[in-house]
Amino acid sequence: MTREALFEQIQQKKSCLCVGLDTDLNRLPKHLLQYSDPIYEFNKRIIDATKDLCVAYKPNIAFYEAMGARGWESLAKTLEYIPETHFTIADAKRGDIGNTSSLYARAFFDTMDFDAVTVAPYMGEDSVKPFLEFEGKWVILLALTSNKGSQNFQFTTQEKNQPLYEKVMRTAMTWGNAENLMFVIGATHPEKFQEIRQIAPDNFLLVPGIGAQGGDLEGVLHHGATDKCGLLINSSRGIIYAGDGIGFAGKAQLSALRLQKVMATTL
Ligand code: OMP
Repeated sequence: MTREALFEQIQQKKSCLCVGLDTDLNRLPKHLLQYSDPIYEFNKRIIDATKDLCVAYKPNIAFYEAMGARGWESLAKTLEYIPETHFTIADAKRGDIGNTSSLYARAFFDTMDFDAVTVAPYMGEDSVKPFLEFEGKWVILLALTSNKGSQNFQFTTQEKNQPLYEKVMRTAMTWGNAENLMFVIGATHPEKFQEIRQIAPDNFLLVPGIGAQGGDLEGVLHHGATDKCGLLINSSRGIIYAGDGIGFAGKAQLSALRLQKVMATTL
């Protein structure tokens, strides 16, 4: 999907919401366990309930990989079920030496047809570039993450006093551009968005960390949005586990609607 097409979706729906499909068999409503593929049944209902309120879905691959071959099958079926209009992100946090990264890229872009994959920058240029070689596909590079551990390395200062996350962003912007490269910036660092927009004025940012991790939605929208929106704001547990019984999909919808309404005030 192109940046323009993504922006059009955002404008139409007045939403930059990404629903995280972090689907855990142990947290599914009991009545779904009678199906042969409960994970897929759950995702289907979540997608039906939220597709008019969001522009992207982000299955976190760990939740599927942990189930073995069955999990990969649930993932493939889920991807197939997501409407063409929606941007799809394989949250796999991959990155390895060049020839290995090429195969990771093939797995998510060729074998499966995701629009984007999350990539870890630590191994550098040859580990990221193979993902950028796929026409119409996106790298979402970890820059300033939402978790507590982001303090360990990402703020360490480099030459000219720039923190590591800034170096990651500036360097990666010489490898890709605003049409194929996004950055992960956690919603738990709302005070950083103004500065981050000076580094990357045009790139989309994938922003996880609202809801369960306590991030600041209004702050992110206020300081992070550009004239092309430039934000995909993710919520996983806050939406998909908003309810836990028969009515779980309706609860998920309400939770997505609550976020969309806030987004609509800015978009
Ligand atoms: P919730 O906290 O349940 O909304 O889930 C957040 C999702 O975003 C999980 O799938 C995380 O793996 C992912 N995530 C972060 O929470 N923090 C980050 O910095 C980066 C990601 C990500 O790359 O999506």
